[in-house]
Amino acid sequence: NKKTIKSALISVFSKDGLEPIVKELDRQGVTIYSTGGTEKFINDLGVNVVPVEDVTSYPSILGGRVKTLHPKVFGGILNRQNHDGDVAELVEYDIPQIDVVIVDLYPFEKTVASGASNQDIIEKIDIGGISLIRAAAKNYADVICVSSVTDYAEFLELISANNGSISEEDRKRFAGKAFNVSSHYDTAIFNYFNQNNEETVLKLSETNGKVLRYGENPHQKGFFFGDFDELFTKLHGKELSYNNLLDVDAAVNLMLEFKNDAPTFAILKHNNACGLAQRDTLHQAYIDALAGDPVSAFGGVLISNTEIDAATAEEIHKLFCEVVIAPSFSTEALEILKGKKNRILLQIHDIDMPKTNVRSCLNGVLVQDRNDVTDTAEDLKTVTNITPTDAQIEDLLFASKICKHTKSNTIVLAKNKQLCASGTGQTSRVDALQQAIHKAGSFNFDLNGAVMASDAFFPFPDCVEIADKAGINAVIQPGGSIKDQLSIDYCNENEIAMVMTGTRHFKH
Ligand code: 93A
Repeated sequence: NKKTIKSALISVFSKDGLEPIVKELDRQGVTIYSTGGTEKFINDLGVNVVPVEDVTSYPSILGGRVKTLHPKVFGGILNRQNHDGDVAELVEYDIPQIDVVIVDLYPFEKTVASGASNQDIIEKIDIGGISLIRAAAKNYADVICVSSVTDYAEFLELISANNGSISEEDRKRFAGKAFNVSSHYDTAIFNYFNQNNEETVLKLSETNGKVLRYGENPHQKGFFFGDFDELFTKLHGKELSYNNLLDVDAAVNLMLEFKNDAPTFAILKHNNACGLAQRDTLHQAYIDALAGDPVSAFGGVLISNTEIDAATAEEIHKLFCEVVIAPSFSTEALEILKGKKNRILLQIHDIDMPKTNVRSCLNGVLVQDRNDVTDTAEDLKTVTNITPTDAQIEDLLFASKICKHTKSNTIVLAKNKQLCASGTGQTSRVDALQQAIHKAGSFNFDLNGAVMASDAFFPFPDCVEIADKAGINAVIQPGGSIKDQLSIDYCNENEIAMVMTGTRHFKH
């Protein structure tokens, strides 16, 4: 569906880069319509140009605020050439067909950035130009819209190569660029008017955000933007809160690490696992997860990697918990768990989580790839004289998976596929280890034969020394400290096995 250009409307603020386009259009015999300053520029090039006032029979008024805003101009752009009624109306009202629209908008952002007065800034809100762009882009079936100086070169190439004949595909592509320009332009204007951010939260919620009861605390507003129903079927319970959603996010990402493993159950509080165990039955996995920290489990978010059966549900029912997540629930289990009106039951669908993570930072957002590295036995490099046993390797990898999903600095202690305790979100690694040891002790864990996972390297040998005194005899860590050897030496002297993964798992 190629169209040959016969007429063009050019209205540009900056005349830079326009000359070759005007000359090529002129060479092809294209009729050029134009506004005041642009018309003078084209005239000065010695090229014939029709003032837009000759089309509208109307002068530019209000100091230029109204130049192109006229039915004869917009009729010329918006008419459908394959529409008999439109074509007849062009004749009836003496409207010229316009095939190309080239616009360079008033430089609104530049004017704001220059520190100009409010009045000068307001004058730089382009009304006619943005309307020309939107009209031409809407009617890409018949019109090509060039909305930015950055597209001049490509446009020139298109018309020179094909003698003014342009495909619908190209016209649509340029329309896409045009709406990018117009949306960016209006966003800049919105930002100028919304310097106190009064409108932002409101605007967000009005569009596609789900209004939450409140944010992290009752005095904060909160919204969720996302397709919750794509990930879950909600089977029961109250509305999820802002904090519930954060815990659910942490729980889901953690349990994905154990997706294809033996029955695994995890209990999370404040986005960290406080209990996690892998067993032959889910019932036992739950009991051993809860044993990790029955105090923290109160009001927690629970997740399993396999169907929740009646026996497990009976146990869960004894606990006050906010959310239970599982790939499925047996009919009986569902009945039992529904016994508490507010308890939220979520069936998680078998789909991938997004590959990108976003969070707010300063006056913008931080974006990064999802941490999709899971340490495997092949990644491990034994750096000590003692090699870990197969059972220890299983525990080391198990602990490393939990570590990856726990706030830094973290140390995770595990034994026989059970989380003994972790230190979470501490400002030093030693604090994290001491917290973990203390916690394990308070819940009667015997750490003899337990393993230790660290989310990042040990800058000093103090951690392995403290761990050794607590009975730990295998360690997994990324390595990479200039003082790695000090930790390795200590392990060798004290019969501890250490493996390095080469991959750090910070979670801030
Ligand atoms: O003040 S406007 O919003 N009113 C209009 O009707 C209008 N038509 C085109 N500004 C308008 N324009 C803008 O004028 C174009 O977007 C372009 O930036 C500028 C070109 O003016 P001139 O050709 O007089 O230099």
